[in-house]
Amino acid sequence: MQDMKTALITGITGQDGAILAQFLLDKGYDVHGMQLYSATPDTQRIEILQKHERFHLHYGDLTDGGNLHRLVRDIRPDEVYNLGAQSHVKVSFAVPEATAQINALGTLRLLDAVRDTDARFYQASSSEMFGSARPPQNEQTPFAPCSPYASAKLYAYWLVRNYRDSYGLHASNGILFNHESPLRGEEFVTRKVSRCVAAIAEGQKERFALGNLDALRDWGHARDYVEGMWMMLQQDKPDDYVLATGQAYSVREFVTLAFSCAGIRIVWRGAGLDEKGYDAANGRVLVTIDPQFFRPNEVNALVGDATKAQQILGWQPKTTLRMLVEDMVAADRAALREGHVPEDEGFGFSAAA
Ligand code: NAP
Ligand code: G4F
Repeated sequence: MQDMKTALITGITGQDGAILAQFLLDKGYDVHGMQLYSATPDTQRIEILQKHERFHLHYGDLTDGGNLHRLVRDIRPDEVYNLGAQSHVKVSFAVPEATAQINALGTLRLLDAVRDTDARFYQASSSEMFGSARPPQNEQTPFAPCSPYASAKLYAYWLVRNYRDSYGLHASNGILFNHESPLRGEEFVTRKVSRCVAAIAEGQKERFALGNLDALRDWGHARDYVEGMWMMLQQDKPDDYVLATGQAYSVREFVTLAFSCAGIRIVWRGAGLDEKGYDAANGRVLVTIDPQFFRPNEVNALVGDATKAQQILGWQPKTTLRMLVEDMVAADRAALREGHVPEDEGFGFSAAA
């Protein structure tokens, strides 16, 4: 029988960390997760995993190099997945230095801890690095980052390539386009929309406000994307891969689809700050625009070309946008029926996100 592999995941309490951990446990891995210390920890996404005998949690922080060295020395992972990050683009304008400490220098610290081992390394690179580059974007597209988040991720991307070329590390960048799930953080637009639509459909909310409705994104399901991460580390040679669906939708189209999953037809009238989404059945206002949700700089269109991942990894997304949105709205409606109280408009991030 093949030896059981050991994986170390940073960002285990986040969306991708939790879904990847479940995926690796199902494959028979011993899974070690790095958890940030918090006086009020939010470990909801990994609650169910904590009962598993092959699941282990350790306190750690990407801003603490000594801690990362000790974790790698003690756990001796076969595979390291660096998913930990300050992952919110708008928040990165408010805390650019902290974002760089975690996303850029944090990756340097972890690469350095792994450098003299045989561990394979996955870096959570982002389509945000393409920024203002014209879509569709693939591995050959020149990067044009538009935020402190994207700039920090680009530094980490190049470090991964430097460590691969300089030290022979099996280190790969997954350049992932937006991927979502019912576990998505509540401050990201898809989850904000699915929660608000669920609350409106359950009669617990009247309307909500958004920022830029025109941005185009390529949204896939996170469970498809964690499989792609794992596939990259199973290759003989490390490399960099785009994972994307290739389909572009605007935020407005996402909202329209989410309402339709709840049986509500929305129609849009007006322009700019005066644009509103109305319930076609009775004319009540469901969505308004609030400039607090605009960003200092916007990435207008991210649409990926994942041909390389399809050809070399055999990776393909299995979930359509409709399936994803249905999954998210249904999960949020079920949570409300089980008694979770919806928060006020803005959902926990006031002017920040
Ligand atoms: P997420 O839900 O925001 O999770 C981020 C994780 O990083 C959380 O577990 C968070 O811990 C942890 N973290 C924050 N600061 C840290 C620090 N100083 N040291 C160690 N861990 C820290 O993000 P996600 O959506 O799962 O994304 C996973 C990774 O992929 C991120 O690096 C993100 O930038 C990147 N990415 C995501 C997408 C996407 O569409 N989801 C696309 C491309 C790239 P707490 O929970 O305690 O805050
Ligand atoms: O959901 P978002 O906040 O995601 P964004 O900025 O695309 O970043 C996500 O995907 C990246 C991959 O491309 C990851 F690297 C990153 O970590 C993160 O997971 O915003 C999507 C779009 C933006 O254009 C934003 O301006 O939605 C627009 N938007 C409109 N109203 C809003 C809102 N975004 C948020 N968060 N909140 C709003 O009310």
